[in-house]
Amino acid sequence: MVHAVHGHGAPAMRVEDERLVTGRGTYASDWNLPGQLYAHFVRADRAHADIVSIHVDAAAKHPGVKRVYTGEDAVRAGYTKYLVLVSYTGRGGSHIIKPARPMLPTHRVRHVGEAVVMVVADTPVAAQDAAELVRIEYRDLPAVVSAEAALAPGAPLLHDEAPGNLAFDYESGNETAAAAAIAQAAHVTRAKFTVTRVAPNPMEPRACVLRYDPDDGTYHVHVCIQGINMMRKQLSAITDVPEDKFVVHARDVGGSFGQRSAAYPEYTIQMLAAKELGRPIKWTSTRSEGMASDSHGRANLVEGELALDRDGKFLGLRLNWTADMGAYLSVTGSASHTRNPTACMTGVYRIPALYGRFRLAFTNTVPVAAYRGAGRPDIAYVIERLVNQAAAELKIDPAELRRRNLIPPEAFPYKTPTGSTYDATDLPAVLARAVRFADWKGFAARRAKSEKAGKLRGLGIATVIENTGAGLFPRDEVEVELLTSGEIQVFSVSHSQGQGHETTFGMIVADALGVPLERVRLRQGIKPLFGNHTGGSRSTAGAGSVCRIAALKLIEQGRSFAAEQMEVEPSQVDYAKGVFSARESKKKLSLQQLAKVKPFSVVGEGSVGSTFPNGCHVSEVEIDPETGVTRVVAYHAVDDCGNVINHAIVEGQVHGAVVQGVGQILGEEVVYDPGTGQLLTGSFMDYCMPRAGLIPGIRMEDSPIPATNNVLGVKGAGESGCTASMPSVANAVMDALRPLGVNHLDMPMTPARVWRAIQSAKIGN
Ligand code: MCN
Repeated sequence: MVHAVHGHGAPAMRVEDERLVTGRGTYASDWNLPGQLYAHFVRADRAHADIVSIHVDAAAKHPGVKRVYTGEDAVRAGYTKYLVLVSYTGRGGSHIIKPARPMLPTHRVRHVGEAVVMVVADTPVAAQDAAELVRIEYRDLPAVVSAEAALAPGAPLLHDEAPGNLAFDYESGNETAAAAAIAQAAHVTRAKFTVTRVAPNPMEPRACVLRYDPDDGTYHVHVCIQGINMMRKQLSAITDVPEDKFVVHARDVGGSFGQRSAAYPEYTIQMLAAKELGRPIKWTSTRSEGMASDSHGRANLVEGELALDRDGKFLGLRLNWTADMGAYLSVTGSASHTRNPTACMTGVYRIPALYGRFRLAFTNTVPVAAYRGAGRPDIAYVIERLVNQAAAELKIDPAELRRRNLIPPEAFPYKTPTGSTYDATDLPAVLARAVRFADWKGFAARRAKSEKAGKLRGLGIATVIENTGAGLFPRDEVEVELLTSGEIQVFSVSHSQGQGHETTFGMIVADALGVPLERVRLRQGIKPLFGNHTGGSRSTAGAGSVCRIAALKLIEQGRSFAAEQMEVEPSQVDYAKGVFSARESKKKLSLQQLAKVKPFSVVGEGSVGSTFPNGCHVSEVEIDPETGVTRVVAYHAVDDCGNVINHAIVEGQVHGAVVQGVGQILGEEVVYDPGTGQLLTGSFMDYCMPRAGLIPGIRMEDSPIPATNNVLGVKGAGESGCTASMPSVANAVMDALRPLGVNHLDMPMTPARVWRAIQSAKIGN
């Protein structure tokens, strides 16, 4: 049965916030262990080069230095593998090519910022000073920094085992049917879109404090994560140390957006040092180091064709997708650019014929991994821009064109041509509500007003759906413990990076038990239970549902204990609001009283597949044609994320994700120099992070239709804001510029690019 959480209300603030905003959070670099040493990494200063020699003697002799590690140490330890999630086959039964990712390279560097040497010393300063004494002799090789260039004949080759730099050739859908639909269509809209490479930039820099315990051979890893099991699995896959020999310690994590799910090479070299030197090893990344070595996100080039009949009905969609994987495959990157976009390749529309080809390329850049949305914003961006372009070409109102093609409510559950089954929702209702909410009809008057003030005004829309993550592990476990104090502890292995699970998971348990939220405390990552990390906006549907299942199990177990205490049969015992009562004897026993005599815990488990959050976001921009500066002047979001546990948190999630999406459309981009492969956006002086003032106000409404595959009826909420905001705002900018004759513009739609487009249109280019 689908259950909405209510009755105990949402707290005025997230329960974790007081701790976090008063500086009492414990982030990875807050860990300090007795006797710890400090690591500093020497990183490649070039994009592609053979290593001729590495000279570490001077560094090793520097005062305070304990040991200098190179790739030879990693190879000697057998640390030569890397975990990549994709195991399915591609086009024609082909396999993904997974070249070894060296923990520290011995023969060749493949991107600027790749760690080559680790210096360990008594102090961070000694380690850094000594690192400057390391001399690496390179033989430079030509570099390639874009996927398109990497796949072109004659491009510099990164890995011998990947001819033509092709990591994977994947396809989905029916190629013949899509080709036929396009050939027979009354109209075909065609465009090529860049989805830029961006840097996730969580607030907390990456850090790791690693201790080895020789007594039982365990490695204690204090690190920023999305969940302990994912980290243990990867570290074990790289090092062959059994998973149960890793104790991962993490309390607060200061953002991730997909970036903190990986076991990065640095951690495994710290393992070597911690064991050999018998002292904990601490490393904290600097912001610039992070820019050049933390995984990046997105980075696609997509050619799209949308076929329509005379009435604007969609007949077919064909995509040719080229993704940049960077120098090595990351754990999540290849799935983010194949399986994830294909799961919702039809978008919110009935499109009978679909085909997508996805080619993943190696380039001399930082590996690309999942980034908020992980492929879903990319596919939504392409589809939604094509739909708006088609609307403009056919002179149909973009909301009306959508209305004609939306999957109707009666078609749900809807099996898409690429094999997903969309759960329940009402797409026309979401669209109608968003159009009303944003005062779509009043736009012409607002545009006229802007024009009077010398500004261009554009209206953008995106109607999107996405699949939430299916999870790496087939089920989730949650333990709920009744302590002697009467407090209820909830143990989960999914790990909040800012999503507010202490509040929402606490609310779910409090609601199921009928007790105040203050009595429930979430402890994340403390107990090694089975289950998934936080990612793919699946934690609430997955671990959150199991919080309810486990809480109900606690009541059942408690019922028999209470029956014993009250000397009645369990079937005679009722439970409500934290109190067991015997039906006939009228005896009562509260959870708190039971806890004093019989503290106990239960483990609940459950399996939940994908949910399908969806929404319609309508945005308006104003552009100053003199400067090209774009301002988002209105933003209205209607989202169906199923039953909502905590509206304030969902709103916060949507706000954050919307701003991340708009940041990418209007400014953010990681740029590598195509000639040298140098990173040109290595600091916040060059990389345009979105600021708080980017969007004046986001207005949001829930349009919930409960999911049917989990006991809470929730759908994910953590990423959908990105998925919708990217196409919505890009469509708004295009709507403002199209009347001037600008028919195409790629992100980032920076002032310079917008201004140039306006000038080119004026002179007829
Ligand atoms: N929620 C709710 N009602 C719903 C759905 C969700 O109240 N119907 C609440 C949840 O209980 C949770 C939050 O909203 O507190 C997000 O829940 P969910 O959609 O289940 O997503 P996850 O918890 O799995 O979070 C992952 C998602 C992803 S994939 C990225 S990337 C992301 C994101 O969340 N990274 C974030 N949000 C982030 N927020 C912060 N602050 N930092 C990140 O790194």
